[in-house]
Amino acid sequence: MNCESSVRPRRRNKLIVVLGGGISGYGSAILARKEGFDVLLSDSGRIADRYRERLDEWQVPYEEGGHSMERILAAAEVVKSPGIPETAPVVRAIRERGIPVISEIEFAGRYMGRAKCICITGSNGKTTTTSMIHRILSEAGYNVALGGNIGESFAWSVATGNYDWYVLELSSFQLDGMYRFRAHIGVLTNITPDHLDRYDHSFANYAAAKMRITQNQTSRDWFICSGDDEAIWEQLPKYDLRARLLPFAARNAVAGSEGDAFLMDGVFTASAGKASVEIDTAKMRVGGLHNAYNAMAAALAALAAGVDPDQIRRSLYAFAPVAHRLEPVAEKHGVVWINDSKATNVDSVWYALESMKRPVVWIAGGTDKGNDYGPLKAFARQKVHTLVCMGVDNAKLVREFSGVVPEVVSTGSLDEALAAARSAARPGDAVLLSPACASFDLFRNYEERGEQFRRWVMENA
Ligand code: UMA
Ligand code: ADP
Repeated sequence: MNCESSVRPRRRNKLIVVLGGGISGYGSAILARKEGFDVLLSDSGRIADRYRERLDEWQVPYEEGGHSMERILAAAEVVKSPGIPETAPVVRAIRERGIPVISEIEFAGRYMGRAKCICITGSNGKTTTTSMIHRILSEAGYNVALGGNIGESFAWSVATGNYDWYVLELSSFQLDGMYRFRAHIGVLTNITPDHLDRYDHSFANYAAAKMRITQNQTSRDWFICSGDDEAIWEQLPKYDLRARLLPFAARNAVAGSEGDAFLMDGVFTASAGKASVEIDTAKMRVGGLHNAYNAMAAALAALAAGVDPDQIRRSLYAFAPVAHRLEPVAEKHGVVWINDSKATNVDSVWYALESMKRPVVWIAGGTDKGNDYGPLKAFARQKVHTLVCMGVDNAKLVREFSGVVPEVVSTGSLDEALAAARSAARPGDAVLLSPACASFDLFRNYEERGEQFRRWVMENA
């Protein structure tokens, strides 16, 4: 692509500063350049070579290894990458000057033209539900991009593509900097405690961030949310919701005037307006109650987007687990090894244990985010015969589950943990890596933890 020729003539004498040169930041900076703004991308650390190359291609000025405050404070507006907290000194200084700070989503939303967007948020299930919706729309022949907290950034897709639909996974950090952006179809999977360190340790603040998914929605839009999630139902009356509500549930009776989905005996019918689709979850390749919830949300979103019900059914039945999310790695000597490395909080592990049909050797541990393990104890008592703790500090896990699970083993590395799991597992068992904790004590991130698990299982199990 000839980048220079696709840059609009300078039409505004306005400096946009992009803070952070990761996947979000470089996409925003390129979009700002394309739209004819003066741009500066500033990163306190190093910018990856692959991003630098693209910035050079688009002739975007950037700095790395520190923030030059004088230049930054000359900005008309700042696009802040989601990983940079409000408490970062550079953000505090910008706020003190009264310079508006927005997220990549708010910025890119201004330039998406007449395209429509389906936005998915929630504490768990975002990536799975987003991937389901994207698959359904792509297979139905829609001209659709996938982005946000998954894959390439939204800003990059807006700068380099010309899509009719965007399916965006949104983290609470991305929602935080959204003011005028509007989701044509908003999906809220659930709200359970996560990332509280970024919200003054207040669940109410975190829940309010998630509810921003509904802001600016009009009566032409749709809002899809769990009818079983108490935290969501506590929030709803506080908001003046204009969008058509499509609840989905398996426990509470829900009925939306515009449509809904309800799971009974493994089958659900989702309806939105006049369209409806019936799904037998036993025919899906992803199991567990949580994936039935995700599929209900995805089916409702696809119906709201006008996709043919037969196509929705075909795509949902063909959908395979996303890597690191209850992903069966191999069966060896009658033992199934399952990689659920992305389960970094208690709620996701609850659903992992809920879905287990075999006796379980459970591998958990890592960086504890102030977890309350109480909700896991009933399933642990019922299904787990050995808990292998894998972390630098296992004291809390050992204390919480001794007496709940017959065998609790403490280990300090992946090798040690998997060898202990192999010794404990009997034919017919499942070994489940579902940590309930972040990975940063022993690994770079959850992907590395999952990859090492997979490799060990293939070579040693
Ligand atoms: N940086 C500064 N100044 C600071 C602090 C950091 O310049 O004071 C720089 C760092 O040196 C680094 C850059 O900021 O180069 C990183 O920005 P970032 O952490 O926002 O990372 P990105 O690579 O841009 O990725 C972000 C999201 N990351 C986070 O929210 C932590 C990605 O979500 C998202 O896919 C991407 O934008 C595109 O929108 C990842 C994530 O972990 C997947 N999300 C969390 C989750 O899923 O739980 C919320
Ligand atoms: P997110 O993008 O919100 O982190 P993922 O789809 O990546 O969600 O799944 C993260 C973890 O949560 C995985 O362990 C997965 O098995 C589990 N999970 C997926 N969907 C749900 C859900 N609806 N409720 C609870 N846990 C879920």
